[in-house]
Parts: sequence; structure tokens; C-alpha cells
Amino acid sequence: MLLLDKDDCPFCWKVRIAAAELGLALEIVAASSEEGKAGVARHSPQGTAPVLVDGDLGIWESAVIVEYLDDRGGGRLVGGDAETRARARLLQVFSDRVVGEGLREVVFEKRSKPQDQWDLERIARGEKTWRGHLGWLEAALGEAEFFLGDFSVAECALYPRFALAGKFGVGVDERHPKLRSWFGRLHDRPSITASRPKG
Ligand SMILES: N[C@@H](CCC(=O)N[C@@H](CS)C(=O)NCC(=O)O)C(=O)O
Repeated sequence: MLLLDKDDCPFCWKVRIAAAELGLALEIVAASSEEGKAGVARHSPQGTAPVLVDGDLGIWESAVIVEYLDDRGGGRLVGGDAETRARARLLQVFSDRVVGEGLREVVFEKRSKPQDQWDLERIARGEKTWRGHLGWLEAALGEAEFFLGDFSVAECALYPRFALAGKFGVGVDERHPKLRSWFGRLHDRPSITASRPKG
């Protein structure tokens, strides 16, 4: 299986973590390479990475890729019963669609301009939204070690968001102690270190 990948993209990192966790080998092809560009153009109607190519099948949505890998790799990441699977999917949707929205305000603003041109109001707005989402996640985690009891798709999706937040100065801090411990526990997990962005 081939992954058309952007090294620093949180959706791509999610897929790399899932594959490493399941022990599935992926051939990583940069989406920016000639082969990568052709593959993305062929398979992704949105022109986005990640894309997983397995024979004739091209999967262009990271949530579907992760479930496909889980189906291929023994089904440990999405859970067994209907309730756990629903919770797993909701956490992934929350990470992909909801958390991404707030963080994007901070990341895009800081990444796209020199510091003296940052729109501080936009950054503050994004940070406020992100911190609100942290409150929701802190309650969802509760006293558990992982969101669904064991390491799951929730960690695959959320860890890259937290790492990105830290890189752009809005990491999880003592206001959310349970999440902070959760993030710290995952730092040296082999699937995460092996798939960490190089840049
Ligand atoms: N819903 C998509 C979102 C993927 C996405 O937005 N990928 C970004 C990179 S993080 C992308 O490829 N954007 C187009 C571009 O950078 O040209 C998924 O989960 O796979």
C-alpha cells in the first residue's frame, strides 16, 4: 500500500500512526513529488493528502483510510461493539472537523506571516476556541488512560493536533492536567515516534 503524504499534515500523521500501530507497512510518497501529484490528481476529488492507494483503490479521506487500515490490520483501533465504534468515530470527527477549525486560525496566521504582521485578534479567537475544545476533551477523557480505554483511533487523530498546537505556542498546559498527562504518556510511544514529521 502506498501513502501519498504531506509530512507535517495532521491528517497524514494520523494515518501514519494508525499504520505503525497496526504493524502495516506503507510506502510513503511525498504528495509534492511528481508521482505524488499525479496520484493525488487521479484519486482525490478535493486534491488533498493523504491518499491511500491499494491496487486500483484510492482512498482520499483520512477517516476512511484509518478504518480501512484497521479492517486490514485486525480491527484494534475502532473498537468492537456498536457503542465503542460510535464513540471512536465521534472523537475522530471532533478532531478532524471541530478541533481543526479553531487551531487553524492560530496555525495559518502564525505560519503565513512574519510575527510583526500577525493578526493578534484572529490568533486570540482561535486560541479561545481551541481552549474551549480542550475543556470538552478533558471531560471526555475523564480518569481514563486513553479516550476509549485502550489506544484507539482517537489517539491517532488527536495526538497530531496537540503536537501542532504545541509547535505554534498553544499547547496543552496545567489548566487541563488530565489531557497534559495523556499527551505526555503518548510522547514516546513507538508508533508516534516512528511517524513523527521530520520537519
Ligand atoms: N478531509 C480530508 C482533509 C485533508 C486535508 O485537508 N489535507 C490538506 C493538508 S493538511 C491538503 O492536502 N490540502 C491541500 C493542499 O495543501 O494543497 C482528510 O481528512 O483526508
